Amino acid sequence: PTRPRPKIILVIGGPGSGKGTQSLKIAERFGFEYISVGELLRKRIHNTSSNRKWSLIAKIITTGELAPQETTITEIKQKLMQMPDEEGIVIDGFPRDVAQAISFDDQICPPDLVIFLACTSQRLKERLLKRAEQQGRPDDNVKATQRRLANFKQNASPLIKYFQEKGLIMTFDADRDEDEVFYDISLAVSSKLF
Ligand code: UP5
Ligand code: MG
Repeated sequence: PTRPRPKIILVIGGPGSGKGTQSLKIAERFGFEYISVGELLRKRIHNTSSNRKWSLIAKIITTGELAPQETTITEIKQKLMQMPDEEGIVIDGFPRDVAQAISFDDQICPPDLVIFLACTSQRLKERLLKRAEQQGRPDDNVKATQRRLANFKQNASPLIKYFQEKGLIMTFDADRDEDEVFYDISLAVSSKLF
């Protein structure tokens, strides 16, 4: 018998809301594959020897703006095609706006669940500042962080509304300790997808 297609969970939220942290926990708990779209783009930039398209994308991301939608979708598609037959996939950090959500629905498939990590701007800034001191991602500087936050604020409400109308989104208070947040998420995933 043919296996059903893998369940798809999208994890969205502001920069520093814990998308990576929570997505990895979900993947581990439920045995799902994990894709970070930001990481996918950063790796591609790192591994592509200087060409115009990817140097431009590197610049865009370093300033905290969004990479072109078609490029992002193509990268996600490629990644999904390389994946083994999985029970489920957690996609961290995508989509960023309604247009991307629609393209994903049309070109890949509608998701089964969208997790929105709601966090105050104050918390987001604190976390990113802390991480910048420890690791230093190229876009963790003050200016790019402001752009990332501003872009998120501009796109968030229509994006959330889009998924609300489809009855797909669940919102979690992500200001709390990461284990508390995950406790709620794991209950929700269990009841919604299993
Ligand atoms: N932390 C996490 N949870 C915590 C908690 N509950 N309490 C206390 N601390 C907590 O967490 C951030 C930091 O906070 C960490 O130090 C963590 O330990 C701590 P993390 O889990 O990394 O949060 P996350 O939401 O993943 O933050 P991130 O900075 O990765 O979010 P961004 O959305 O900025 O980054 P992303 O990698 O998704 O995208 C980067 C860029 O790629 C975008 O700005 C854009 O330019 C580009 N991009 C696109 O163009 N299109 C896409 O579709 C995706 C990305
Ligand atoms: Mg992340």
